[in-house]
Amino acid sequence: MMLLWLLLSCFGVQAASPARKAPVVLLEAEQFANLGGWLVDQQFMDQMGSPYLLAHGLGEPVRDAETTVQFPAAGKYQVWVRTRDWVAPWKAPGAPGRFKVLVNGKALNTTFGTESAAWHWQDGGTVKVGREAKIALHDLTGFEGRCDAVLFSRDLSFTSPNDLPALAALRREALGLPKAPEDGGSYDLVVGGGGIAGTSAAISAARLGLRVALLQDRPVLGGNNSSEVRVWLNGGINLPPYQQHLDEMKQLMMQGVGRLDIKAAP
Ligand SMILES: [Ca+2]
Repeated sequence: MMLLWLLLSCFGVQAASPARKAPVVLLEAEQFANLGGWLVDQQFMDQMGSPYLLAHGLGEPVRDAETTVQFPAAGKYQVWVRTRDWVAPWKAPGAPGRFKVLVNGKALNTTFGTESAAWHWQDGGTVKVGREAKIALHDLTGFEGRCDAVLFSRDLSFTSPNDLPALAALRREALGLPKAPEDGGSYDLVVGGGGIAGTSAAISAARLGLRVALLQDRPVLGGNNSSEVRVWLNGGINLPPYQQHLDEMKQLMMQGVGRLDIKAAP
């Protein structure tokens, strides 16, 4: 048996944790305990720095995303929410991606997703909390509201950076992440991208006896053939000499992160 390790969403969700060194509590939207009807979208993280939650409701507001946050101390906090107005690049009116942030069931005054074409921290005003608070994202439109993160600062004059390198440094510090990526081990071959080509290459290399890591930044494998895009493979599939090839692909697509034992080539 040859080994194929599938490393899914390797830049993805971090466990909820209050700030360690930074004077802030940074809550990544994708780490909410209950995503409700919001979806995690990772496809622009190379441009804006992180996965975010998307309210894809086809015009019907999606269910609230909810989580509970621990604070280092009770008191007043300045709130910043990282979002954007996704129709602003075309100067289209109406800001369709509007949403509210609820703290212990009460909406902050600001309506988010209404300013700026670029990802930015929108001012949410101040809020008083105890050592624990329930936070919710409340979609208003069902038209692709976007929330990357919610930041709480005891220092009411704190301004969260929009500059990506400075923001990345703040994320690492606030989330307790290492400055360098963790060592993922040694492999004979590392394949970047889990579309059909990448997944097939990884399986083929494993069949030939290599120890392979397959990296994918989406929650599923398959690219256009995945459940996200649904342009299914048809025609001459599962033919000799590898009559189980697509069955193995399906197994990979279903199991997510982990290890798949691939039978070596005969
Ligand atoms: Ca995020």
